Amino acid sequence: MLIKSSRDGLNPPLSSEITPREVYEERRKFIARMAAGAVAGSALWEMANREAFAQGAPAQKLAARANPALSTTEPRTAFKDATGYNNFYEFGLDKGDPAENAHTLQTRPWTVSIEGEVKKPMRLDIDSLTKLAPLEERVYRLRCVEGWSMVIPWVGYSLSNLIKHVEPTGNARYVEFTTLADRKQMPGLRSGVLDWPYVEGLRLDEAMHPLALLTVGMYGQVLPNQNGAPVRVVVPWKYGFKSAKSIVRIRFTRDQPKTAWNDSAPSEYGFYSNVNPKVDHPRWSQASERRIGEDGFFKKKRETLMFNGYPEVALLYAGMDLKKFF
Ligand SMILES: Nc1nc2c(c(=O)[nH]1)N[C@H]1C(S)=C(S)[C@@H](COP(=O)(O)O)O[C@H]1N2
Ligand SMILES: [Mo]
Repeated sequence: MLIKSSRDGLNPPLSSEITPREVYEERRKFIARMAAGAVAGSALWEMANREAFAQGAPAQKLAARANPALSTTEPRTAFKDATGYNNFYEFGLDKGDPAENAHTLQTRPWTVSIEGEVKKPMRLDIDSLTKLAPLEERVYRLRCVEGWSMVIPWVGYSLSNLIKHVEPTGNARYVEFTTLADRKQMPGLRSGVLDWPYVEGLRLDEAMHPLALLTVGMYGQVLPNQNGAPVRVVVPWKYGFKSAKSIVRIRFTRDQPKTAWNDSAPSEYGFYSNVNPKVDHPRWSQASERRIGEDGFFKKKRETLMFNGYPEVALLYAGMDLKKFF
């Protein structure tokens, strides 16, 4: 296998992690200043506008009832950070790339095809999917395998609603999620870092857990493109990469699906990928994390919690060796 350069694959937060964020925030400010100056109508002006749009400027509001029982009361990450510091490799490898590039994603019309071991295979357009169950706001911690975390108010409903709706057959044991892969809309597909499309998967009982969220919005509005519009999953007790964005296909299978990160580096990313401070990534520790927004130079890292602080999922793994099934 290839030796990964620092631009390949997911990477730990080097001590320089803070710098890139500041750098692109500076760049953003610079662009804004330029736009405010004598550059109206120029290419720079265009660029600044595109960025503003990618930031979700006039966004569609989404009404949702708060679900405090399934929400953390920790301070929410600033919208600007949650929508400006992203992993969405289909739009580039740098944290600022998705915000800058994802404006090309066409989120309407959008259909999700539900296939495989179900009694009712179907294609659902984004509106029917959004209306399938009452929308809730749930504030979840998101822990990236790279060692940073955020707190995000998502809007959606338990994935179990959709699963029950399509009636899995007795053969269904896993659920596979596939992201759109369209070179015309996604400049990042030119990179060979992953074998596109981006595919993730869960065991059926994991997908049925009430915490697993079919997500259509965040911060009271539809998902910004860089966060996986128009529909993604959010699985808060697992590393962020399990939460596939911009999903076009949900397939129920008998066998464990092949997943993108596991496929690209099986020794680094397991199928389960539950957040586990006791199982280090081969290239870095997972014992602590940096909360985005708190990353001042002297700010201490936070301790990472087992299952990202969602101990109620432990029963899904009773009797399993979580070092082996990492
Ligand atoms: N299709 C797709 N989904 C993806 C990714 C990606 O590169 N492509 N990155 C994952 C990773 S590594 C993380 S941490 C989360 C980040 O979600 P956020 O940008 O909404 O915070 O999305 C996940 N889902
Ligand atoms: Mo991640």
